Amino acid sequence: MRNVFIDKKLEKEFQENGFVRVPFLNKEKVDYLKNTFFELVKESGGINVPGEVLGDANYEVTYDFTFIDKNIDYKKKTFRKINEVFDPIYNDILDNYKPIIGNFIRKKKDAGEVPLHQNWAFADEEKCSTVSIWVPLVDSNVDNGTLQVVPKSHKRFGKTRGPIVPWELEEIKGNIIENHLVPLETKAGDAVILDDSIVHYSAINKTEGLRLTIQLILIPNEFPSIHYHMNPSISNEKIEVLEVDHEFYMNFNPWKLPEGEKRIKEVGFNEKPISEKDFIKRIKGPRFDKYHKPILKRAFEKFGFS
Ligand SMILES: O=C(O)CCC(=O)C(=O)O
Ligand SMILES: [Fe+2]
Repeated sequence: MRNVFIDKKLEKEFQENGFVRVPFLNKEKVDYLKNTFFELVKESGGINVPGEVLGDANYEVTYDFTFIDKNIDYKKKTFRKINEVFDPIYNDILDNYKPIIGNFIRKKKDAGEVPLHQNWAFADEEKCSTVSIWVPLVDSNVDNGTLQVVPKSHKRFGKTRGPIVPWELEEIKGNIIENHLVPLETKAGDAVILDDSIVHYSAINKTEGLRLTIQLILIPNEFPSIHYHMNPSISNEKIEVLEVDHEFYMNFNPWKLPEGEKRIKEVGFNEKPISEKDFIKRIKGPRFDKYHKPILKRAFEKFGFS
């Protein structure tokens, strides 16, 4: 397995829990990016889709989310502006990662629930981890709908995640929201760096105040980005693995089937909905990738002291 972090302690913590927290932006940069959002959002073309793109046809998107904006130019500018500020900072933390998608996420009062989900897979997760750097530009807490995660749920579920691929946790979403989430209250400018495969969620903003966050998604420099595409009218037991790039994500539109992307291979799909009991069991069980705990730790665990 390839490293995510330069620092060994952060690496260990990330591999154990599926996320870490680090200081990221100073106040000046937070203010600059907040202003940048209000400047850029004037160009927003509005949201492209009903919730379908996020996997649920009955769900209505009630937050501003750059990725599904109709204006491609606005998406590109947002990506550039975020990355300009983030680049020198993550290069000192992450071990040789490149950015592919940059988002602002804004929730208005009494709205903005982000359903329980895992982010799509953006590279081969058997061989590496892709990350989202999540940085609120205002203090984020339970009242204004901060990010909530299921610790240690990374690399356990939905190995081939994509917009149309059925989700094995779909039927127990409510139970997970009720019983397994941990809210990450976060000061403006601090970052949560998430494994994109961790199960996460955020509730509505119950306050009058602004709830504005940045998400920058990165993959290892030497890996191609991939996109798992299912076409249910052909088969719901097969997934095409497409090689894609930053441009693909900028132009992504849920109504447009991928075309012209390089098809690497096809993989079988046979995941079925699981129960809450199995959810708990799987979290404690092995990961789907090739990560191995240091041998000594495994031995200790086996013999009962850890
Ligand atoms: O900011 C949020 O509420 C959601 C963020 C999220 O889903 C992500 O960063 O992957
Ligand atoms: Fe997410």
